Amino acid sequence: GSWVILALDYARGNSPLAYWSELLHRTTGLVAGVKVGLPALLRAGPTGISELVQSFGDELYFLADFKLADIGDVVLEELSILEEMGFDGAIVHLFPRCLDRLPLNALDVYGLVSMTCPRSLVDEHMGELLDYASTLRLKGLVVAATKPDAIRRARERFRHAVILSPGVGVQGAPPASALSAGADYEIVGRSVVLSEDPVRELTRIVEAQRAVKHEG
Ligand code: BMP
Repeated sequence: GSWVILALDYARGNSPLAYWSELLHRTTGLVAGVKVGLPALLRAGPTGISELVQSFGDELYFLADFKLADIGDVVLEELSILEEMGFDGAIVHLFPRCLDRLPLNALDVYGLVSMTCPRSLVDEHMGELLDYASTLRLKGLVVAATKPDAIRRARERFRHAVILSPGVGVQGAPPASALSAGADYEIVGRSVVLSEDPVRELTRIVEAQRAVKHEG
């Protein structure tokens, strides 16, 4: 298996969509999912992103990371558009505390409760964000890989939530460290996407993950 969600924020060369598409072809089996955020949307446009989702959507989990933070009705509208585009899941901010219900449809929703920024106010309010998260039908939580104590805290409280952890690689968390602390997937961006040899870099990360998972 692989427990890597690849963040497609950056690309090498001047054709991001072609670069990401080739990268996903070359990394089959080494990636569990793909995270698309504002950089990719702004570079490739909604049509380009929809094409990418259509091309790889059968094999890969597509996560929309727009850290939605608007009033509840607008967030619900955004979620339904993302679902129409073919995304499997989406990340929302919890601090507005504007959502009182989530759609009953297929899109998985993840709430952000801890950020990799060392002085994040989100982390200062993690307890309150977890309380609020427990009132929503969330699929899971986003918790910084650079803060293993935060992962353990989220896991203790939410046994069945899917925990996604960004911060492995460039931001300093070692491969598989978030899994060891209780996360389900590690979100990795630049260390792979900007690497001279993305396959080698990804293989290194996945091997560390397999060791933690007692595979291979
Ligand atoms: P990188 O591995 O290049 O540092 O990328 C990390 C990814 O995780 C980015 O897409 C970023 O938006 C996301 N992320 C993060 O780094 N810290 C957070 O607290 C929340 C995030 O979503």
